[in-house]
Amino acid sequence: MSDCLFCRIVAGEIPAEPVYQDEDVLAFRDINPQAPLHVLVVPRRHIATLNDLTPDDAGVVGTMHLAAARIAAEHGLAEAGYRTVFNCNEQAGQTVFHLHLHVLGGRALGWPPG
Ligand code: IU
Repeated sequence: MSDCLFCRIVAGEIPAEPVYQDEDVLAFRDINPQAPLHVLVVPRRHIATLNDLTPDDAGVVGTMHLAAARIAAEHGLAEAGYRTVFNCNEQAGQTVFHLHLHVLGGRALGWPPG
């Protein structure tokens, strides 16, 4: 989708700071970090929201979580802890409609989220 921001990042049309990539996913630093580590893991293929997943997407969603754990470990956060978040639609605060897994860590994170 040429009008999707994260599709354009995946395509290399918009710069981002990558931290991990494989054939199915790309992970890059959030432009407005909410924690010392704030990375977004996105599928290369356009999927708008969690509601749009099909059983065929189970593999890529698993890969997204494996990437998150790997990134956290590479940043020394495996033991201290970190958080992964999918926001889905308006009331959860989703603003970019290309599925993305937030990976946040490096500080104590409050709960429940606002
Ligand atoms: P959300 O779950 O849809 O609210 O998260 C979208 C994220 O995308 C948010 O944390 C933004 O800071 C981030 N982002 C980005 O990294 N680069 C951009 O060019 C834009 C948003 I626009």
